[in-house]
Amino acid sequence: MSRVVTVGAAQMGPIQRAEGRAAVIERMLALLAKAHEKNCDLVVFPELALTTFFPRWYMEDQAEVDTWFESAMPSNETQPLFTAAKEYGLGFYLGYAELIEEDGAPHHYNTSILVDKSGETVLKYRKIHLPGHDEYDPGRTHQHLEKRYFEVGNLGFPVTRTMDGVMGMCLCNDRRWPETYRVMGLQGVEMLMLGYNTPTINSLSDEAPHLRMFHNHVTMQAGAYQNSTWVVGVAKAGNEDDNDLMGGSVIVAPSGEIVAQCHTLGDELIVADCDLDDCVFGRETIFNFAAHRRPEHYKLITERTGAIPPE
Ligand code: CDV
Repeated sequence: MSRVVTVGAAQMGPIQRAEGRAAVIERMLALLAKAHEKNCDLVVFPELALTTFFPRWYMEDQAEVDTWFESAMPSNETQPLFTAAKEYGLGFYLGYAELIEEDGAPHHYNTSILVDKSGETVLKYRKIHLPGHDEYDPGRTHQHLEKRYFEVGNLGFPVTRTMDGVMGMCLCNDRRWPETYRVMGLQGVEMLMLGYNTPTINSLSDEAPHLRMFHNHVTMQAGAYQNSTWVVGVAKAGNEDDNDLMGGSVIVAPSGEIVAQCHTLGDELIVADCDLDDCVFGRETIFNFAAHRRPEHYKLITERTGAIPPE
């Protein structure tokens, strides 16, 4: 028996700072319609998919910052995505900036949700590995102020059983950390979805763009292989107000092989039939966690944050 989930990775081209959400949602609805034509069960959109990548802009006025956040999901503006999902009978992953009142105070998270085929939100994740810095840094070619605008996520790395499989999520920089995949791997994740906004150039060095693309892929391929899971990584790409974001969205099999890849920097849908039973081989052989893991030797991973070499 096979459990095939037909997945669409819906890469999005640039969104300019002045562009309103309405135009973006029209583009997303077009991608959902295309995915429906291709019989997708599930569509994955990028991180912060509804706006430009605003953490590149330094802002001091919290009211201005809050204009980039969603205080309701769905909202009047985003409801058409949920309605289309229900009409087409497909689920979707969406990354957005979340503003929520918790314990009587406003909280800001870089969030993703998973919506099922009936249009219901079945899983929420709040980004844990926030990159960048929290004050204006004149030494950078561009700012990356995620640490200024977001709090560290407080939901762990949850997974859920839906659409015939065990689904998990993370966001962008999380993909570079093996702990992200392993925590979900230990919950039996079979498809791990993530959106990203990754500048083509490093704001602090002259790291080569081809190397940055290599790191983008190698982390997802390693995470897929070492945890015997599908990984769907989706970019927001192209030139946003003179800032280049890489594309290279991929669907990665549990073998670590890329089975589909975007080759443009615009709105582009790639599709793959992902058999969740392909996760079985790895987890019954070399990555049979129950048989081979040695957690008694992994204590430093949870006890220590930074590296401390011997004297
Ligand atoms: N949005 C991100 O998390 N971007 C980071 C950047 C800072 C490199 C990434 O890991 O792609």
